[in-house]
Amino acid sequence: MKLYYAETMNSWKTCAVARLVGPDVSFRPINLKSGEQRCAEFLAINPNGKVPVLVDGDKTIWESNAIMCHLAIVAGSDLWPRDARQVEIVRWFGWAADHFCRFAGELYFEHVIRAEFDMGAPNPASVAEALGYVRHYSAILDTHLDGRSYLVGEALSLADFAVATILPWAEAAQIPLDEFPAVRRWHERLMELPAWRSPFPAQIEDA
Ligand SMILES: N[C@@H](CCC(=O)N[C@@H](CS)C(=O)NCC(=O)O)C(=O)O
Repeated sequence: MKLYYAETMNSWKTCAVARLVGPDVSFRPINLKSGEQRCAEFLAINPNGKVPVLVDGDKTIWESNAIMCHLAIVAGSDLWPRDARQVEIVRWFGWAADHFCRFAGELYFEHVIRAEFDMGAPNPASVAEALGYVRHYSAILDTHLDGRSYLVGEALSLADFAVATILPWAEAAQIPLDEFPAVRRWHERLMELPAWRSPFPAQIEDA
């Protein structure tokens, strides 16, 4: 299998799962700064021009949550349990994409990506709006995590990774984690996992 990635939030969770469950994956960095994601060769595997993408034999899978599921299924990992907990996990996938990571991702864009890609200063109106939503959804997450170690049941699952994938940038993106102690504790617990803390391989081409 080959995982095309960049050192950004949606690749974080897929690279971490690849490292954690250990199927045979080679990592291929894509240089977003030079626009490699828009070259014809890359568009042929993902017409959206975005990372991550996983190629496994004749299967090409884009969308980070689908990639995590595929990696876990191939490895037979309980991160994607074979029972009704899948419904709960899919619920958190949707919640992360449409609510929490959507707005936390806007803070990440304003405070991290703009600087990295020379796109000018953060837009104060966008930051203020995103921050309001991030506080709203962080409060919901904090209530859910109060007294729990993980999002679904008693065990780590792909739901945790889907929602937490923005939090390694919490400080840089000015996500107010200190206001949400259960979220902070959960994020810190995940960061104790070496594969989660350091998901990206050295930038070595193994194409
Ligand atoms: N819904 C997609 C989002 C992928 C995405 O937005 N990737 C960003 C990096 S985190 C990207 O490739 N951006 C490059 C671009 O849009 O040109 C997923 O979860 O995989």
